[in-house]
Amino acid sequence: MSFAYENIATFSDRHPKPTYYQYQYGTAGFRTLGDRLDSVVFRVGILAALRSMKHNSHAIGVMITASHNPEQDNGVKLIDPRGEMLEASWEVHATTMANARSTEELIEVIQHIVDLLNIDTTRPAVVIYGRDTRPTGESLVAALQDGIQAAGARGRDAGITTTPVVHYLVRATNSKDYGEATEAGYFTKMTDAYKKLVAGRPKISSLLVDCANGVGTMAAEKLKEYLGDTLPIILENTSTTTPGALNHACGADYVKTMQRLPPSLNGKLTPTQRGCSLDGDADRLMYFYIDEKRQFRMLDGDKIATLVAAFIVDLVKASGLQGQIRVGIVQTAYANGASTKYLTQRLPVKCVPTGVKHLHHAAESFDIGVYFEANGHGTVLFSRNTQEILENHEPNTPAQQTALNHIINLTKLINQTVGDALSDMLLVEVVLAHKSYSGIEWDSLYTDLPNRLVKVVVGDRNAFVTTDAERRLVSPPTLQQRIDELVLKYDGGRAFVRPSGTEDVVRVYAEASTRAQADDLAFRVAGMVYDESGGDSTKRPKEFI
Ligand code: 16G
Ligand code: MG
Repeated sequence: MSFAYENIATFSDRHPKPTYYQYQYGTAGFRTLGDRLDSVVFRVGILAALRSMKHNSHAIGVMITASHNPEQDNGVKLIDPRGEMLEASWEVHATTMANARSTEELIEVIQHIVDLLNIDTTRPAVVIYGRDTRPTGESLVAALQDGIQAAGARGRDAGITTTPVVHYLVRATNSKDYGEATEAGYFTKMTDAYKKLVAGRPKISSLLVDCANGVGTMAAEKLKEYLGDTLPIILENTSTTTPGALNHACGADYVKTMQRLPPSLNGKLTPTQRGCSLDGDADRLMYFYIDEKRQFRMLDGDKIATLVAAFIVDLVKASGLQGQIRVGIVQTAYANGASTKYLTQRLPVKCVPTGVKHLHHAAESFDIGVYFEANGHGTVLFSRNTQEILENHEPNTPAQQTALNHIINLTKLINQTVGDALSDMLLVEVVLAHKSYSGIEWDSLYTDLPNRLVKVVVGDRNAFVTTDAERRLVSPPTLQQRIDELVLKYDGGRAFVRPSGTEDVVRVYAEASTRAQADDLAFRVAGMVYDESGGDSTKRPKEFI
């Protein structure tokens, strides 16, 4: 089928845009209540086809998910040919298309994009898509299929699957040497590498995996089969069909924000046993354990980054490649100050604004770039040059050969397209097995500074403008100066303010050497933000306690 505007118009009439909503392609694509997204997802189908045409008919991905959001929300994001997030310059095209008020306007917008970008619409186009377990997912997939069909593109349905699987499929479809472009190919590549990496190492008795009652359940069940007895995983929170269960009091986002064990795991996680939580689309991971004093201990994205980076640095040295391969770390302002201090003493560390695309991009500038957000989203990138060095390196000793093999297997174990909770989980288990670390030893690499995150509802979050990788405010004027003066009064204090990219709020992060001080600092900065936004002073404290 070819590209025909009449065809698009006919389909578009079946997916009218609701009058009242304005949509925006934000940090994680479009995200709102699932029943508001029909027209948006239909149009994303067309946009994905255009992007494929623009990129020599390479496959483009579309994932329908709202990640850790509540079940009634849904969302859609596009995936670029190398399995990465959509190039930023196309976000505006996505937004313009989504907001076209009528079929006629939509056609005009499409024609404009085609002209502006010089897209050859006679080229074939391929779109690979998947969705999570949300109830609105099925009808949104139907809308997407209409969009793909309207644009004359070929669709490939990956079914109900995780975000990282769709990213993998896109990359593997476009770069044949990345792996077999099937879900089986994804699991085989990852678990074969895992088995080689842990061969001969002591096994743990079990690892508890909180699947957030989401699509991670299906993926983890399959992974369990591929792993066999090489890693006994016990799956929890696997109720994918119970209404309201998705991400409810469980999952990676719950663990990170509440800094506590999901109640459903009480009594299930035994002291010294490790557990981890996936989020609703399985691209984030949080680890935890119960210590000897029966206290819950969280091991977040910063702890994962530290563990993994140190291991890779050791392997690079042990393989005789020191000096040829530079390992670096990318974090955001949310990284715990103690992790940044620990890492800076050992490696180059970059700080970038929040959002996977910023981290991913910055990590590409290293030979091996490890990036993680504190919230558990992250991966490791090996540059093309590094891959070549690894392939051509001739070790001088058997020990060097072993270390080299380990690095090569890591390049296969790790999903280099995007953060992948299951791949990251295996990566953590590999490092712990090699180091013979329990959660306690891993945790003791550095001690997290107590921290507090609060949100403040303000009149206009766009009034808060940041600089220096979101660590400082340039507007409203003088607020940063007042924050600086306040922070000085706290031992080990640090605080920053940034507008959220996903919610209509301003976020405040604070850390200090004691829990009470961190809470107090966060509370006071939030108060300043609230006052600055001209909020009703009678409501002031309730907004952020
Ligand atoms: C999105 C981002 C995540 C970021 C979060 C911050 C992607 C795929 N996801 O979920 O990286 O940490 O937004 O949310 O980029 P915030 O702007 O509301 O604080
Ligand atoms: Mg997610």
